[in-house]
Amino acid sequence: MNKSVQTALNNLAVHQPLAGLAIGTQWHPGQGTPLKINSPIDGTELAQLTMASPEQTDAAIDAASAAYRDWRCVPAPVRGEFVRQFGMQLRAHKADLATLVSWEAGKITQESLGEVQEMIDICDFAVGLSRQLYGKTIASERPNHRLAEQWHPLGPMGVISAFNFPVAVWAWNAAIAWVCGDPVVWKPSEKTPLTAIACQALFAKTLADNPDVPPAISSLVIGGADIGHRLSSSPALPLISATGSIPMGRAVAQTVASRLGRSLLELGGNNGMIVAPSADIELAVRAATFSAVGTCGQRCTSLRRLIVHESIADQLRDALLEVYKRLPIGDPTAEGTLIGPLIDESAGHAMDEALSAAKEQGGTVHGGGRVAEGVPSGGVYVRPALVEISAEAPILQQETFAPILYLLRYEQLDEAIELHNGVPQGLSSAILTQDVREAERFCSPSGSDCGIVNVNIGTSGAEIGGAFGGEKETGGGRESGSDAWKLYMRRATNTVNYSDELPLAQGIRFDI
Ligand code: UN1
Repeated sequence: MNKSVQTALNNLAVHQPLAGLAIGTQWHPGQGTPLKINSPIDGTELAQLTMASPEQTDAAIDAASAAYRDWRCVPAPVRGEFVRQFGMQLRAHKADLATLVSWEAGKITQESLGEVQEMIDICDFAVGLSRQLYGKTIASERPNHRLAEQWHPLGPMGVISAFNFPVAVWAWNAAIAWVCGDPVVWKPSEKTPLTAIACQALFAKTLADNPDVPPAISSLVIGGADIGHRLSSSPALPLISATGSIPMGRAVAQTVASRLGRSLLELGGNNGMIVAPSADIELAVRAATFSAVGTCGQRCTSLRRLIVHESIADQLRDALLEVYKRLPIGDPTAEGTLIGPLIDESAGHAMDEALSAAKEQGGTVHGGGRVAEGVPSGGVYVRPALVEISAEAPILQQETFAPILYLLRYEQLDEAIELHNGVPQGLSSAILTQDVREAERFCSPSGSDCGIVNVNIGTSGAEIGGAFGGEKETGGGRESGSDAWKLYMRRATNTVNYSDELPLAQGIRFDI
């Protein structure tokens, strides 16, 4: 096994041989299909394991249901204390976990560290939240009645996560779910099981100091779509949080809806940035570059469409091309690299396909193509592409998980906003302008139709304090900060009569 990976696994006290199933602190060899884990950095095999079977998934769900019966009665601030300690484990093992993220997902070290930091941040947020699960007291229309809301734990939940944020998205869900009193059964991407196993190992470490916490508040099932379906279709899981492609989310949503469960979907984005004539061009170049090529274009918040005022379009294009020329592409664990590999060959193929479609649709493609020199062999390294294209091109409607940035031109702000919103997805958006009226218009009801609306920053890199998610085909879910926690709880409306009369609401008389 790769030395850095082995050292990180040892430091994280990962149980070996690697198991496809963990129920709390118990690791079980999977009884499903075998899985080989190859690094996107150089294609080398990192590990092998056998995935969990559907029956094993049921066992994890049963254990989560049993754990829920105890966990829901633990006071929320005590649950928060557990999350605080989990956050301390993350702090102590930040570098090790980041190493695994880089080797398994191909992220540059800076971004891997940032991803683990997001986990730490959400733990801190959840600890505070554990003392702030506020319900409202409402004025009752009846004398001597108290009308109030309580928030209770919802039940065990399923988390289905994607390869591109292999640990942070689980943490957004798990930290909030735990303080809300919900156990979590996690199915990570089959492309990134090692990082998931490492998270479960850190959970187990935290548990060792907390003998009163029911271990099955966290379980891990490594598996493919069949396991995701098992989670989605289980009536024992009132909430399914799923991050990934639109087709995956559609399947999950239909399955969960058919049993009248609740789903929290965070699906594809097709994010746009409007650059207005007054924009600070240097800032625009930096913001667009980080959002378009960071994580090799594999964030759901990655910038895909740059909608530039015609008066500055050539200038911005030239400035971007200049920067693109000197972006260091290569081994993501090496100091100074800014662009690591795509996740796998099929991602490279999807990028090639999108670029040929763009050309066929009249686009002018700058960059793109594979990089062979100065990069580890065995990985899929690509040059980011900038594509000048007309606003009508059908390719603009689709999200390709690769560093392709389409450049469109506009004349009037109304037209730019219409172009911006004219796609099926609605996750993240940005405007670069120094004109307060344009900025406020973009943030207004007649502005961006996305869940995330930014001014003078890029589309990616949201903080955990806000609610994260988007509209339209992005799925409508919100996770992480703000009041996203409410989805993880059930609301009970209480009416308490402390009189010896029985007045009816709406003034109804019903004398017996
Ligand atoms: C994702 O790509 O699924 O806002 C999540 C961002 C990160 C999270 C991205 N904080 O880019």
